[in-house]
Amino acid sequence: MIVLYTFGSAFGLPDPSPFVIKAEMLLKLAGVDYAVDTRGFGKAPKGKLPYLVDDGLTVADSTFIRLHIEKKYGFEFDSALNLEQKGLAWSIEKMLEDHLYWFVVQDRWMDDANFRKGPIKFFEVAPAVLRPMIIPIVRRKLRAALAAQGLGRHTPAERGELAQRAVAALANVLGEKRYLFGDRPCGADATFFAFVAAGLCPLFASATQVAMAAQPNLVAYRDRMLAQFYPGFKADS
Ligand SMILES: N[C@@H](CCC(=O)N[C@@H](CS)C(=O)NCC(=O)O)C(=O)O
Repeated sequence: MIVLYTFGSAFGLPDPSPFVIKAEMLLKLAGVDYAVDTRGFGKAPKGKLPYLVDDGLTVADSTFIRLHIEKKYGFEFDSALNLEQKGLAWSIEKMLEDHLYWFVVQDRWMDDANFRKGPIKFFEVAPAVLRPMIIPIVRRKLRAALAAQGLGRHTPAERGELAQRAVAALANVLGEKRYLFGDRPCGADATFFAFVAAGLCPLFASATQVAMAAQPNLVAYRDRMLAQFYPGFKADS
């Protein structure tokens, strides 16, 4: 039995981490049985979630989880796609992970009001006296990561412009299709759903959220995917 290590549902999302949602979606799409465990962060081999343990083998990182499912279970996520679509699917996925993800980090962690509504809760496990020291250290590290990545160097107006373009690109690629490439989900749908759900999260005020909420096809896609793959999930759980 596979054990997938997650943060657990938060912020009205199946998981606060889009990478965890992606990994869980991949397991769901492949129809592989799994259990979740929310107590594995301390032992995460790469210091991040998700990772899974499958019959004694540890696989860290959502993309290596995908490769593991493909190799061990012989499930081909993109079997319905032609070569051009496979290339596009991979490119869209990496745009989400390496570009849009940083808007999620910026919006949740750098905006004080958003931080107090969301990420501050992660620190409730730390002793109250230590929190005033730990919290600024973690936020400073993320600020440095945002500067290294580049997004953190832009003005809010510039970031808003980039968010608009990124979200418009996603909405245009999806169009009126049920899934990214037609009537069957592919591997990139796991990532697409994860990041659209994260971006739409109404708890966090941001240009990304406003841009996504203005795209009816993205909202409908999020709702469809949630109903199909997380039936019974309540936004406040
Ligand atoms: N490339 C990794 C990214 C995973 C990732 O960034 N996870 C974040 C949550 S969204 C994390 O665990 N961060 C904790 C930390 O850096 O301390 C993947 O695809 O799984």
